[in-house]
Amino acid sequence: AVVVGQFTIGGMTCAACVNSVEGILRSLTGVKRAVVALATSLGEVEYDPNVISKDDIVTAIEDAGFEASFVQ
Ligand code: 9UX
Repeated sequence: AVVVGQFTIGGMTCAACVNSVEGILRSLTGVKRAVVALATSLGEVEYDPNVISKDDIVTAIEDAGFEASFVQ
């Protein structure tokens, strides 16, 4: 099964941050799709919760120096 999760993201200040975060997310096993918006500080991931958890996704973002919090 694949679900969609939405999260807020902090610490992104330029467009390259967006590419960086999207690249990290897309590299994670279990993540099918990832988009992040600089203007709204919102992100969306389509992922398989049997393969990767929200906590894993948050940790990957935070390891890169950003903050993330799922809203859904
Ligand atoms: Mo832009 Mo983001 O110079 O980590 S890449 S601030």
